[in-house]
Amino acid sequence: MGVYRYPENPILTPADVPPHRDDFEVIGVFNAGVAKYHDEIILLLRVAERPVAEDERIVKAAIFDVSAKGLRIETFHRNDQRYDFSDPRSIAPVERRKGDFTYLTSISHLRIARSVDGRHFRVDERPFLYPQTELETFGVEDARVTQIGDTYYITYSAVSARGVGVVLASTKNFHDVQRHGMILPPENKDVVLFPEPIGGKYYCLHRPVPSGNGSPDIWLAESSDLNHWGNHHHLMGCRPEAWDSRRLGAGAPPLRTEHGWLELYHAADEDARYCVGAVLLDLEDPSQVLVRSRHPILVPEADYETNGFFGNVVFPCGALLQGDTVQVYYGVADTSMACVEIPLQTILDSLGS
Ligand code: MAN
Repeated sequence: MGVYRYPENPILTPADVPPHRDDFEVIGVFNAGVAKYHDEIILLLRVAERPVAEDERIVKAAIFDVSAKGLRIETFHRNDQRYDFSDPRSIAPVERRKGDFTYLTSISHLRIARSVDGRHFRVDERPFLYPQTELETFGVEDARVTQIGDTYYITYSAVSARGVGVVLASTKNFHDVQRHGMILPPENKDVVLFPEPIGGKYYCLHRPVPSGNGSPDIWLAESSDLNHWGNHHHLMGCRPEAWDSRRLGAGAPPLRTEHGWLELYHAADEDARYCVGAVLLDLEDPSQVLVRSRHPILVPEADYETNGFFGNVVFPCGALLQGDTVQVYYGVADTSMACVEIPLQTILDSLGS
């Protein structure tokens, strides 16, 4: 398939981003939302940091303490039998009692990077969105950016001991930002807004995680003000024994094409291998799936995609339609950022086949 990986890939790595404080290290710069702002391409990066641990037998978890308005550091010993350290992303209690929760091994904030050519980025020194509320104590992650009129709406995962929910924020200049509160409560993430109202209503894709029946699938919802969402509709589900068998989530905000809304989504299989797929939704009625790719359009292949903090992950949070070409920015291996260009026609041809 005509996938052009930038020779500059990975275009941003942890070494390119200074930690926000001296006793921390950056371990991931990934899953960035994307926007075009004036003549620049902006990436709203997820920057994952952790306290520097001098001893390999120790794992430290940083938590935002709302009353102290700062970080609290919890220390764990790897030989502590009460915790499971097998997933590098988390510290999970082996026997979960009421009130217990899973800690994260890193805490994320959102940082801006800017570029004129889309390949070389300047990264801001300071965070753009930093954990602030009781619902963000474990970090803020995986932003998507949608321009509607002159406002850029940002949806991101707010992570805390209460679970993962989705917060809406907005900016007009990538300098000042307003939070509008949690629009979808836990367990939900991967919210992308459509870039224009359809039939007078705003639409979003979202990804609830049912705890009984059901699976982590993509849903559609509508709103008259972007804050209150209703008329939820199950849009598309996991497919048994396929590359998207385990979980799905919207990736980039939908791109308008003459054939329909093109949504690039991520999905994982039983081995937690994350690939990118495509689906076309009806322009007037996005609850109608016109055609969905049977095969992924992007799979982890390059070394920087297969190896890293959590390998075998390609995870898009934003794409730009530049003429006939789709420029997809995506996180790789929960470590770095990469970009591919794919001709729109190539993606359309791959659908349904
Ligand atoms: C989840 C999220 C993402 C992450 C993938 C792979 O979907 O936490 O941020 O990239 O898992 O670890």
